[in-house]
Amino acid sequence: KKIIRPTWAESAQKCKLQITARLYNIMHKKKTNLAVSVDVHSCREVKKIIEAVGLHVCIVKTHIDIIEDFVPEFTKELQDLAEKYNFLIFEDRKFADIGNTVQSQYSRGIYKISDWADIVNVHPLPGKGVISGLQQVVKDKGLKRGCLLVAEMSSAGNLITKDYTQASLRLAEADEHKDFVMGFVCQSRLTEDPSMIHMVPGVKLSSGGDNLGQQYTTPEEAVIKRGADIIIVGRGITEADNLKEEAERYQKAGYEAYLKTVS
Ligand code: 5IU
Repeated sequence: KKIIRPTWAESAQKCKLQITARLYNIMHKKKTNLAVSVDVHSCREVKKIIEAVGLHVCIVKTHIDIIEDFVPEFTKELQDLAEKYNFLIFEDRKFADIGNTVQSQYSRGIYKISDWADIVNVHPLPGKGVISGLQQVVKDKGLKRGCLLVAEMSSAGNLITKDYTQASLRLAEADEHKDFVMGFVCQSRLTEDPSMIHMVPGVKLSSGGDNLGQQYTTPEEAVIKRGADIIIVGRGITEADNLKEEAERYQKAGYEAYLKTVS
């Protein structure tokens, strides 16, 4: 099924959350729906990749807990890079515990994720408390942050059912979360509401998978067939010999696919 959508400029006007409007405006300005996942193990490598791909992405997705030489000052450097290249930071933390626990995981410990990540995600499995817990932190600190629900996964044999995905959609649309939930990490389009961003991981120009169950789809299929607003690309870019060139290839593929969905 082909999806006809509002343009990013139109979506920026229509959406309700400030962080979502910021994202759409970045996408419009930089002509990119590419998020790069920097799954590497040193601060230096993360910075090297961001310097190479920064102009071509709207989001940098991190796994802060896999960096072996992490120091708290690193998150300041991440924020400086986000400002220099105009992208949002998405910490792929996948919170999945009771509200009280995820609050601490979000704002405390050594990572203090709420201080620097524009976007985080949750597994909605525990129920609405996992969202409310984080939302309370954001409210208390007066921050502008967004939260994505993991409604589907790209990995083979994952336990998510159609009912679970639909229940995730209803949780995202609940009135009490409208100031915080900005969309989904998913594999298909769940709603046409431009306030709900669909980010699709498991994207590679050469489809296939890895030896641990990852299943890839192409940028074109992700955007046109699955209805992705954002394509999330990790190793497809980070393992390339020329990071910048490869990011440009994905940016172009994602953008051309987007253009086909708005006319
Ligand atoms: N990621 C997935 N699939 C999912 C979810 C998250 O691959 O369903 I939710 C993450 C894992 C990794 C990145 O950080 O997205 C994909 O990396 P590769 O493009 O290197 O496979």
